Amino acid sequence: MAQFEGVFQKSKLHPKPGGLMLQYGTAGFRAQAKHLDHIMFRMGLLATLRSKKTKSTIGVMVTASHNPEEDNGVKLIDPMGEMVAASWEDHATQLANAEQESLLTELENIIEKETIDMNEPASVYIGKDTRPSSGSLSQAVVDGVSSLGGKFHDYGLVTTPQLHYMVCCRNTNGCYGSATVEGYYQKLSHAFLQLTQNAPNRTDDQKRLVVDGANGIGALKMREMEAFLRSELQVVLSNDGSRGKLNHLCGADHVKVQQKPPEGLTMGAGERCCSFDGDADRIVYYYTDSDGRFHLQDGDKIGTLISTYLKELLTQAGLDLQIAVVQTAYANGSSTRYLEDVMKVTVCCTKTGVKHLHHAAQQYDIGVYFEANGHGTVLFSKAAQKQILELVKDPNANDEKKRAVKLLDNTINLINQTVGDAISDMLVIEAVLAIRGMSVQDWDAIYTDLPNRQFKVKVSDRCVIDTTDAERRAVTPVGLQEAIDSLVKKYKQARAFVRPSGTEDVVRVYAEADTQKGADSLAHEVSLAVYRLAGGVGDEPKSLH
Ligand code: 16G
Ligand code: ZN
Repeated sequence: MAQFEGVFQKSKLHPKPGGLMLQYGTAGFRAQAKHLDHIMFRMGLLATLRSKKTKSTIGVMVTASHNPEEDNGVKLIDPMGEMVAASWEDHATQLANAEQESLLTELENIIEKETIDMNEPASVYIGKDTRPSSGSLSQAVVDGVSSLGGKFHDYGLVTTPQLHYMVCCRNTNGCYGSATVEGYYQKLSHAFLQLTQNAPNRTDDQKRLVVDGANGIGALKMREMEAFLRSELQVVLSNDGSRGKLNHLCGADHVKVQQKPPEGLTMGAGERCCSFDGDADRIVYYYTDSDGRFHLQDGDKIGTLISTYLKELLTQAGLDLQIAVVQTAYANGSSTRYLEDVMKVTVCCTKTGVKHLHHAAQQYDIGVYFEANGHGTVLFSKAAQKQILELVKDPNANDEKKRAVKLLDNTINLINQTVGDAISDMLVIEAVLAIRGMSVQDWDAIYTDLPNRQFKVKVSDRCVIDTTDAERRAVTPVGLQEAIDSLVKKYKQARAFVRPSGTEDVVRVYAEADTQKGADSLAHEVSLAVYRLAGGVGDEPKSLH
């Protein structure tokens, strides 16, 4: 234990409130910022161990994404920029919940279980969002890393995807790019400018995009990046953090959930707009038509646009690479039908949560994954990238092939393959629309969403609901799935499922049908079935109509 004396002393400055239990959930730890100081210190310790174990740099991002400003959170980033391995999520929970006096024992347990050589050096990259609490919390991470003798680099204010990118750059010795914010801007803007050369004669109106920065870090970083884009994208930045509160009545989550524009944004009819979330790893697009009707282009529409574009390029380039779109049960049925029946691309459905989609996308030559909420990216396998690069260099390729494969190559460079990235996704979407000469209305018209509705139901223990088939069917409690099946039969083009939330103490209900009234009514009936069969608490779910 002597080697940990420093840790023990330092940990006293970051004491754990007795009895407080938190879990490393789908997106790391999240809670009110005031409860998180000890968690940050301990995640500094854990990241140092993970670094020694993997002999690589590990990332620690201090953010609570789309949550209210008073909250905060922390995520660990693995060597290739992906989410930390699942077995280490359990270590994170154990370490976070150890009472003060058993902290060192818990630390030793992890070292032993993972057979970590404590003589290995350690390196941790740290980033934070714009929350008032993020400064002192990221300092607590630094304390954790240094008390175990690890080296750290504090990037300060960065978006979550920027930190993922830095970690990947570092561990690939610069092959992925240079591990600086400037390097990120240079890589992406270079690819974007190359791509938009294929769309000459665009008017200023076509280059204009209204961006809602959610009053967060994405807004700051967009400002920094603007000059690199040389007016090929003319961003009108709203909710830039100079006045409003982070995520308050704005941002991607607000727009998606409320199905309406954010506050603080002036939208002309038909004008292309998008919203980032609080740490800029999610994006949704939207516009209002001349009748004032709001149209949302969520993750499903984004995944469809990008996969259609990539499939077309593969055909033009004559490359035989398998492309698949990964969705979750929340994907609108129309998007799935369009992709399978019209575009003839493979569609695969996984459980909710980025890590599940990311993992599934890795199984294909090109895996496009998007959650309906706007988190997503595209993964290119090593073999696919090699084939594309070889064709770029092939002197015998004809002009059509050359053009297509150059576009593919630049698109790869524009995409942040480590994680969903609002800025990178935005630039990909803007480039695709420009190259194909599409307006936001053309994009919206690719398919029409089925009306849908989501509800939450409070139950005494949401774990009584167990699901299978990528959360599309409930296994328990007994009788629930049968009840859902017979309700769904009453509606046209209907589908419904229920799942326990991974981030809130509720059961989520999703329904879609041929009309909004039908979707609303089905969602209500399914909510009642959950309430009755899965131990509902409080008032019975009420009908919307
Ligand atoms: C987390 C997930 C997100 C998922 C959401 C579902 C990450 C980084 N984030 O925010 O992908 O859509 O949880 O929340 O994995 P729910 O379980 O409460 O419905
Ligand atoms: Zn986020």
